[in-house]
Amino acid sequence: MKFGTKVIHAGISPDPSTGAVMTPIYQTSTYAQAAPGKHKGYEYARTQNPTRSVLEKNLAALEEGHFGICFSSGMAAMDSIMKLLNPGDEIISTNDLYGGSYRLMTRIYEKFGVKSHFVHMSDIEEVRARINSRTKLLWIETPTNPMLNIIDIEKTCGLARQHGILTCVDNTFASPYLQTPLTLGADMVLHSATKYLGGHSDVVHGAIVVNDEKLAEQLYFIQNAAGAVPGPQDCFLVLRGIKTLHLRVERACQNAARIAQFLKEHPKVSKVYYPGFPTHPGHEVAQQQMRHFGAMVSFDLVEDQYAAAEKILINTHLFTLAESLGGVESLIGHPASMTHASIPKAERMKVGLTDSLIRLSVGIEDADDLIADLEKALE
Ligand code: P1T
Repeated sequence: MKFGTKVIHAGISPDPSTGAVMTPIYQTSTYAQAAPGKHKGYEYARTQNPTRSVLEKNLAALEEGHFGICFSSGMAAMDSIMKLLNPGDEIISTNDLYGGSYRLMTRIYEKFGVKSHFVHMSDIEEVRARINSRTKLLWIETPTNPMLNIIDIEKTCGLARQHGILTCVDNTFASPYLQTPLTLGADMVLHSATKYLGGHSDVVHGAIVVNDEKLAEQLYFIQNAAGAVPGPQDCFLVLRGIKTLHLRVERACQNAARIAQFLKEHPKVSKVYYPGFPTHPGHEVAQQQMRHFGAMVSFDLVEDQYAAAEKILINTHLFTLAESLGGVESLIGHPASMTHASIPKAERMKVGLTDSLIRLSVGIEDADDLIADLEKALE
């Protein structure tokens, strides 16, 4: 099945009890048993829910994996992966990543004895130099949030495999339409389904997809034992969003390419971070591992002060100033004070995340209107 068919059909068939074409929202916490332990595969809704099961199967198919495991948010999904580790274990992560992921590693898991090292993962030698006998997990985010760096998934996961280290690729910025990390050798792929998968900024949800049955069993165990599960209505909304994933992402990527070019030519803009430019250091790798270059664009200003950025942030009308990304509507954000505020300034300055950096999540509106909106705000 091709991607555009999978989004609508993979794992989804009319509801067996009624024939309902759309997967019903099974709004129940428990299920009747004929005798103790004699049931239809569903006992208690933290453990199993039919709406969730359909979404898990669909997501597994989209990511070219065998097992999908859903969570109440992207962070809950990541937290479940962290629970695979033991005190004394170490993580190597990209040094440019979602602020919440950095916060979970440093502020929560360091106190349980799990140490994280943050390196410039686009350079595989930096990863190699950090590996030691305690390294148990490689945390890859590509394209990175918010600097849009590209990490070579196949090479990096290959290196990890040689050392018996688990790998997880946070595929939130790309979506499975653009990139499928399991086919490039990753052990786990993670999503904040809040973003492109849901696609309409109306749900918070997370997911992991894996191929290995043992790893899936461990993650299902954690999902049930720790209980960060999504409700059935949220699963329904993600299932509904996924049906148009390919169309939305296709259009958003086209818009982003035009907006990146417009910004590049603007005299007030000093730098545009967008992997679609041939001059981007990760362009060739992106071309190999992604279908298109994504719909996220970050840029910095000639006048590199927060005040200059604020003027733009509060003067767009179609781009809404808000956290998050991946919805049909375009958003504008200020990573330093919003999504990445939990990263110490010295750390974020190392990767170019300045106080004047602006991040765009380009939506599926008409590109001419979006460009006109930015043009006016830049004036
Ligand atoms: O928000 P939640 O569903 O818990 O997902 C967290 C998350 C994980 N990974 C990446 C790459 C993310 O970008 C996020 C959430 N990011 C934002 C809210 C944001 O605006 O960047």
